[in-house]
Amino acid sequence: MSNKTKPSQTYTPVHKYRISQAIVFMVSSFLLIPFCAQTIAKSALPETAEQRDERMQWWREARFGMFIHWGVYSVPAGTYKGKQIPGIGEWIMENANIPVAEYEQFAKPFNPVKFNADQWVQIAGSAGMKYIVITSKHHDGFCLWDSKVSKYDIMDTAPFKRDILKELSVACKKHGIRLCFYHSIMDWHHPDAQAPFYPNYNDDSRTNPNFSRYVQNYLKPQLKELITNYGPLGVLWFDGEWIKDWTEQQGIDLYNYVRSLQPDIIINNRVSKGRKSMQGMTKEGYFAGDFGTPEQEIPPMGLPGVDWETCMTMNDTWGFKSYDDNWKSKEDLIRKLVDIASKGGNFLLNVGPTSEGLIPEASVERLAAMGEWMAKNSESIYGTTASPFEKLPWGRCTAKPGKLYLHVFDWPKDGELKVPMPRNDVQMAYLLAHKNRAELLLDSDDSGNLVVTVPRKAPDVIDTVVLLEMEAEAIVIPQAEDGSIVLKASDAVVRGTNARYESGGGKDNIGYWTNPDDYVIWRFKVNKTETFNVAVTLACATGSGGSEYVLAVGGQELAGTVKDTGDWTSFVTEKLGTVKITKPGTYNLSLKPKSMPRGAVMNLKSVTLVPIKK
Ligand code: FHN
Repeated sequence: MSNKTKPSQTYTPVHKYRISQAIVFMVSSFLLIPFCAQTIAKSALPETAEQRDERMQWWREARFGMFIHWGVYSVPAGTYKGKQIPGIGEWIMENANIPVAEYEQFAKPFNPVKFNADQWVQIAGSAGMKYIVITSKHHDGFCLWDSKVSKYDIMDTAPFKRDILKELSVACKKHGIRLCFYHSIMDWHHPDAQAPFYPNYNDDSRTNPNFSRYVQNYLKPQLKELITNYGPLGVLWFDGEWIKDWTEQQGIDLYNYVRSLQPDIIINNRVSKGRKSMQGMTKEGYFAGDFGTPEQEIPPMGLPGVDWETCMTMNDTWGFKSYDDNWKSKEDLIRKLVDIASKGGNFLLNVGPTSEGLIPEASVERLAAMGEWMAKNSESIYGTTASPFEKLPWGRCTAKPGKLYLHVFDWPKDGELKVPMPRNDVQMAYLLAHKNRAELLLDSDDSGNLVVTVPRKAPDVIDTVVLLEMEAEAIVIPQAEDGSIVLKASDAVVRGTNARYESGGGKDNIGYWTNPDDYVIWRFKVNKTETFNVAVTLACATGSGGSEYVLAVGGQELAGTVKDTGDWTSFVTEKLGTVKITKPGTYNLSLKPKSMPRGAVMNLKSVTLVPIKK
């Protein structure tokens, strides 16, 4: 038998399900071209879709990142003058109406001697996080790096005198984690920004006549320091864009400025005025950066066709508060990660380190639990795309070409997992976390659902992943004018390890059929319903016969036994019996061995369905 490889296989159903969505996105994009043209004109950064896809690729594959809100606000940690201050910890300067000079007093004792960048990065990496977004400067204006543009930073005002971002940059490089910076446009400390608005720094009805000076002489120079001194960055994550002083055009200019310094950098929608919206454009026509940033929420249907990332706290605050113990459970956090990925989004999960430089133990524990789950199941998260299903009663689904990852939160008590898709679209199924990948039994029920027989007990009560390997794209064979259907070896989908199509030297067949678990499938179309005579054309060398097989089509089965034909190229046609197809449509026909008493099953040339003459 020749050593020709199997016919190339392309995978289907995920593509099939996705094609419809891609068409929707393409049509909607076409309709938005006037918008996009306007938006692109505004952004003035020439970039083809392919270039953008290349730039976004690592981020889309990463799916999971660590948000770090850390700064001077971790010193008061939610308490001011003996009172617990409501609201998120990093807003204490605003919520407690603390004057700038008084708030600066918190910077003076900020000495996080237990800070260990390597430890932080390893906690993130072990959790399965692929990027870290840290607050280089939050609204309070304090800088976690050695800025030459300001003395209000970790080197000059605080006693720590170490460049935190530099140390993180080194650790991220060492552990292969992308370093990204959060940066607040709003600045409650700078006199040309919102400092003069005290006691309501966040007063978005006011403007500062010197704001453009802040942008030119402070905001942009600091961004240049961050973008040029800490190695290649993954993302610049802007925030505080809602202030009245900040305009959409300034956002676009800042987007272009940052990309001019690092062309491959990714920038979120909060660079401009397009918050909580899709990247690229908003319904108002606002420019909205490279990805949307839903906060503390997971869009119920995701944001189909665009890049988006949910950012979320693990308790109720971004910046550390000593008394916020309202922690989300590990189950909730794992399922949120899965839910977001199943909708095509990224999950940016926050930690708020203490003033000593420690990530709270409660966060560390939860991240470790997420890491344990990711260690067995990360294939079902990284590089996946959104579920092809609208809703699944028992859990979620993520996808890759040719694969569906069924995330089962509610394990079926009867051991039968039902999926709204044709049985025939699936080649095999197994539990992702089980390295032996023992195949699960597949069937279909009367409603046309795929039924996967699973163990009675859920291997992972939080989320057990069942992997479906999809059938390759089968060519649909048309019915001939005379009503016959000829299924040739070269049109078959071959499933398994050894069997494959071979041609030349008298062969045009499925050969190398030395594994009785291997089988073949054809797909064909019936327009004229008939009762058909079914025949198989095969060859089998003397002494190799005796294999039994079953041919299945249209819910009917015909059994056959391979007889010797003299050698592997002496083909004979044998009638198997008749099948009745009563409804026009597309059908699968499979031929599967039941036994193989000798070294090979057969060389299979074709199967024919010929209408019985009335
Ligand atoms: O005001 C900030 C808040 O402190 C925090 O940084 C979040 C994180 O996305 N962003 C702003 C609120 O939307």
